[in-house]
Amino acid sequence: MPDAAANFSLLQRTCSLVVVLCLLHISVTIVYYMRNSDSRQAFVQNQQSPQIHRKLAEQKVNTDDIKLPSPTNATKPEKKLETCPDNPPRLVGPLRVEFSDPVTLDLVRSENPALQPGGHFKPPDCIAQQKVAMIIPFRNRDEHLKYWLYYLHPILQRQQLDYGVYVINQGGKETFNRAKLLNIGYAEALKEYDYDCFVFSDVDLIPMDDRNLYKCYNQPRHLSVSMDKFGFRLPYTQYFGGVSSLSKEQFLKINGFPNNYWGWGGEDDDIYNRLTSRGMTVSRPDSIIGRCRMIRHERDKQNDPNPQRFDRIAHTRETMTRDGINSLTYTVVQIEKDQLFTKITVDVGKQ
Ligand code: UDH
Ligand code: NGS
Repeated sequence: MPDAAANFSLLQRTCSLVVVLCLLHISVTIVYYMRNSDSRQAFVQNQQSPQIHRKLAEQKVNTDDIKLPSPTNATKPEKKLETCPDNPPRLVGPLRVEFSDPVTLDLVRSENPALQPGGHFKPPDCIAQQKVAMIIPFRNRDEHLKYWLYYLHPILQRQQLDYGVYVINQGGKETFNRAKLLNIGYAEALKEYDYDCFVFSDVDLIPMDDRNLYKCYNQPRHLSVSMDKFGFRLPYTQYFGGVSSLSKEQFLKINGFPNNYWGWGGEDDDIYNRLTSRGMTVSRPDSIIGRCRMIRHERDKQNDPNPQRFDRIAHTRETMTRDGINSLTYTVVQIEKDQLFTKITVDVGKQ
């Protein structure tokens, strides 16, 4: 029976080999699955609706925020930070933006633990290329502000900006004056920090792609170029409304914005006229990266179309040297510091 014994031992060895191979296969599958499920969770957290996001936030432990004292860290000198790269590495591209689920300020606060009082942030791992003040003209739009903060704070942090958020709230019941509020935002933000760039954003506009960088460029930048309400295209070539950015130098070159556009319309066209009359052009992202959503709403009270707007934009060149940041007057009524923003209530006077 030596043949039978030899056959049996061959069979036994083959079986052992099969078992070892199976075990190896199972271990590789488990390791691969676990690694993938981690990165899937990170992606999903970025894309979830507010409600799901809230549930995930309750479970989330952000290891970036846990700093354990280690004997090696204590003795080593601090590593010198490098300037942040031109292309921030944690951007995710297209984003899901919707306004059906309610968000609360507490939720937004809990999801942005790295913010400093007043809605300030600096990237922890590099030195930001620009110091950017986000200026939001505001009155009675708390619902919209929650969504703005909910969506924008994570985006701006991924963009590695050194930034602060300023909500410039027009007090009283006089006619709304958007451009004057933007001038005030510029002046007030500079009292606080040495900003070199200013992003002016309506409270109801949310970018749908985080590659649309909320920073300044060689030319004044128009950021809200592809809005859902205009069928994701510019309504007209000279359109400069919604969200824009200007460096301090660009802003001063045009004497800031006009102070005398009371009510809806025209002030953004006046700003466009100022830029071109000082030899500047408008820089824009493409219509994919520049996609954004507007939160639908009714026309505001005390912001009816300004009947003087057509006459005013016909004379920008003559008026801009005497009407602007050099003639700005206002009174600060109150300054509130939240974790998510600095709210400055102002008296802008009246028409
Ligand atoms: N804003 C306020 N409160 C107001 C008015 C304006 O916060 O009472 C701010 C806000 O940031 C807004 C921005 O100023 O996004 C521009 O306001 P706007 O009225 O010029 O532009 P918006 O796109 O509305 O908000 C356009 C008219 C909507 C008519 C809708 C009719 N269905
Ligand atoms: C133009 C206005 C702009 C305004 C744009 C879009 O007609 O101020 O429509 O308005 N210019 C004048 O009225 C002179 S929107 O559709 O967003 O309400 O920004």
